[in-house]
Amino acid sequence: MRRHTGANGGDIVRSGSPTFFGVPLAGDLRQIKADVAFLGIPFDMGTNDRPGSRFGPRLIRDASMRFAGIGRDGWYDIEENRHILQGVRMVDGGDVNIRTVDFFTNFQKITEAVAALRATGALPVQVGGDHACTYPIVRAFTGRPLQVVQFDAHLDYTDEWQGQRYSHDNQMRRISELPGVGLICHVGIRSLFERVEPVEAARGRGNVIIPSKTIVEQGAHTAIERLPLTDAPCYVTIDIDVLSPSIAPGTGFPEPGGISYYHLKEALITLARRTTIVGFDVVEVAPWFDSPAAVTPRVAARLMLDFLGAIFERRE
Ligand SMILES: [Mn+2]
Repeated sequence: MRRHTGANGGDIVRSGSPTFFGVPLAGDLRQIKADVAFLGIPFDMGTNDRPGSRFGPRLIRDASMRFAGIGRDGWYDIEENRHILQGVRMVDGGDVNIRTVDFFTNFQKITEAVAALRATGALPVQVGGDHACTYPIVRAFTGRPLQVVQFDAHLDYTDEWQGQRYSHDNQMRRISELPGVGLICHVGIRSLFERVEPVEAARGRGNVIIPSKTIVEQGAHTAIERLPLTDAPCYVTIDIDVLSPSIAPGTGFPEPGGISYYHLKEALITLARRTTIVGFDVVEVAPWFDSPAAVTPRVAARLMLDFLGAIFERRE
């Protein structure tokens, strides 16, 4: 499979048009023949406070080019002492064609794009965009049993506030109402709550909440091992603000505290070994709030590879 960067492929100095990890760009989503398909969702109309995550896909693509050049031979992770993603075929499905105003039309486009990717048999990996995207994404998975694990500083479980039901503070509640959605785990939560109704509603439904501090004190492996996961396929949503803002400042809602890159990597690897991951997303990377070092998209890109490596290790 040729790399999208063509003549630039393998060059030492980054050049050419970025795709996720330099993989080929797909034309028609329905024609994709790959193990993994990336989908950019430049949508941040669901943001309550500081927008900008619509630029996430573009900047994560750019940052991910640091990992391009080895292609289908995969990578060697010296910290885990194993090769990852050898022979795994990956394509970039481009971006969902988001419109400026039409909120629910955009939701429909997102659901249709993810459903198209699923129909090809590829593992869909969505790159947001704000966290409101995850509701139309998960809609493409429902009808059959599904469990959902959310990594986030915030619960995002508000039912309704001032008439709003589909913002990036509501999507986990909306997902809980979808047919087939069973267990929901919220991991890394630490924001202060002005209202306790979302917490009570989540606990009342049987959702599991793991605060950030539990992971810091007990370790990510222990925390994930204790989740009461079922045999159902698992969808994972990663809000980058689950990480400490010291390592991922490029996000609209940074919260004090948070877990480290190593915590999240270990949590994702443990999760991939315990469950069948059918898709995941990385959301809320808002590059213009990043530090001048521009580390947040690079951290997001690396975590995508770490998680994919663990998912395909289990499948082999
Ligand atoms: Mn969130």
